[in-house]
Amino acid sequence: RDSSGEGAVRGAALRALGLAERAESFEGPGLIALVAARPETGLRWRKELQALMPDRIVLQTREEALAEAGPVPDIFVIDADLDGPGGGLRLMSDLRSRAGSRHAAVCIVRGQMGGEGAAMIYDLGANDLLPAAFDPREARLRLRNLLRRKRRGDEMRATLQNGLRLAVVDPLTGLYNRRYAGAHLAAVAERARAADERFAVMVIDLDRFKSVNDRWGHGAGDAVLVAVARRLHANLRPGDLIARIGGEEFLVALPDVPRPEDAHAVAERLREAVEEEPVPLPGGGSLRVTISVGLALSPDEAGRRAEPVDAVVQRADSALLLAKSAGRNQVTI
Ligand code: GH3
Ligand code: MG
Ligand code: MG
Ligand code: MG
Repeated sequence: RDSSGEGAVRGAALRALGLAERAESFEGPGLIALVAARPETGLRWRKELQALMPDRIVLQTREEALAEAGPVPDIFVIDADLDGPGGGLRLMSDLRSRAGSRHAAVCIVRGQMGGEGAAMIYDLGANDLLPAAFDPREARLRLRNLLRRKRRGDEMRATLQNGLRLAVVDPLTGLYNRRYAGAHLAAVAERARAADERFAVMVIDLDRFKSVNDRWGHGAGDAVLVAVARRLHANLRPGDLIARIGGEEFLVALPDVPRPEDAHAVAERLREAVEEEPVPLPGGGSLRVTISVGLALSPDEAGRRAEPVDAVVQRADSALLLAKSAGRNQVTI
């Protein structure tokens, strides 16, 4: 008979009786990878740990553990005696240095040698430690505890990340907001100064946008904002900054601009991308919209360098006013 199927049935029956605690089983999603030095060791571990979560305990080699193919396990149980340089401890530190597995729990099974001290293994980042001849029941309890803590950690990270996202992202367009733009821009200026590079700032404003709202309604206005945001974003590179800094105002920063005309070309491309095609409206029909772009370079074309980043944004703002008074739908420096 298939023993893991049997385990699943038994687990379900015990859960129905409210006896899951006694079986040291774990409720909810989870995956455990066992990385043993020898296949027979891995098979024995799996047999002994199986009651914890049948069907969700997999055997992996060092290479499979590092391949990040498929879902990342919540726990890696690693043999300290693993083949290869550094043994299992090296695998643990490799897993810790990867974004995908950084937060996985690691339980080290101390090898036959047992040479490494427990304190050292914990210092290297292990969450728990088992002797080579572990008691299966105790091991299941320890791993269940690790799974619970791992899940709480995941939940806290998700909450934190969501909070961070809400603090820096504009909900309408999904672009960064003004608060984030200020901090990012300061970092761009700092880095450019240190690397002796030129950076560019653009302030972009929709032309006659009030009349869009007045004539087509606020819903149409919002749809236009979303469409323009997409077009601007799609015409920039990953390292560029784009943020919505006001109702119908955007800020762009290009971190490394070898020649001033490169920034001009990007600004012109953005202007064209917006003008090119009418924006479809939610109630049907479409609308042609344009933007004006104020551009500032730092150092500027006179070579001035020691200038606070706010002054660069102010120059872009003044350039924007010029573009507006010169007839809109244009780039001005
Ligand atoms: P100009 O070419 O001089 O920039 O003209 P304008 O009409 O775009 O400029 P103005 O500053 O007079 O108007 C900006 C308008 O943007 C006012 C408001 O109706 C609209 N607006 C600001 N924020 C939002 C928003 O979140 N959603 C919508 N639908 N409209 C917004
Ligand atoms: Mg405006
Ligand atoms: Mg305006
Ligand atoms: Mg406007």
